[in-house]
Amino acid sequence: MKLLLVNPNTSGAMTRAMTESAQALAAPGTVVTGRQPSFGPASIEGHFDEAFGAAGVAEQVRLAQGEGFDAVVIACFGDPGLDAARELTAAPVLGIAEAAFHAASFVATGFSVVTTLARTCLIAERLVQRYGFERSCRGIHATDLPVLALEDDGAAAADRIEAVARQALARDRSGAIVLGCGGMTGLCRTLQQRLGVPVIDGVGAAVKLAEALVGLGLTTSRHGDYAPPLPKAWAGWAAPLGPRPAG
Ligand code: 5HY
Repeated sequence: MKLLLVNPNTSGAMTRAMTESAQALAAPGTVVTGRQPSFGPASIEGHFDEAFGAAGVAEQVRLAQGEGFDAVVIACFGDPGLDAARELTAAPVLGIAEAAFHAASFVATGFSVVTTLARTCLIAERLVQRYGFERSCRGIHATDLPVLALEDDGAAAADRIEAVARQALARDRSGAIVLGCGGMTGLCRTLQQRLGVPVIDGVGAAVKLAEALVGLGLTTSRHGDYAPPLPKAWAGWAAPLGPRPAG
């Protein structure tokens, strides 16, 4: 199957790292193509960044129409543009936060999220509510590492995430850790070994759940609010991205 991984930020290094990590976990027949928006911030660390990330995801999924992707993964923990992408394609679309919460709930009665900045905790809290995981998410914790610092020094980042995760497991009485940033994907195995509990990286979880949905023959519903966007006039730089009029 053909899987499109869209990194909503414009860090080429992060796009490459997440694509490599996704490809390494994918089944033998799965080919992962990584893309990122043509505009927007190098990392997504707040609502303003996220608004552009969502538009960038919509841009990339719109441009990929007709390329025959069987599934799409949105590789940023805020899941920006998730509903928009689902309108644009019948292929299953998974956000890494939603996928990680589901995967964690299969292997533990309660999990803790360890993420980057404190403000990201508040955004993740709203995602937990949106997806209905209030009962199983027992805490959301910041490492105070900016997203791009994860690229700079992986060893130092791993140590810091491990320390915060240990406190979280004890304080929250959780059985698993969800990594709250796509940029943490390469640290998942090491952290799982060190912590001795399931550590869920949303990129991996989304890839494997996407493969499962495709294997089940499930596509995104075209019924109701996930129906394709309505054709209409579009203005400005985004005009070429407007849905084509029917016929
Ligand atoms: C992410 N930001 O996964 C998020 C999460 C965060 O650029 N990729 C980003 O840490 O805010």
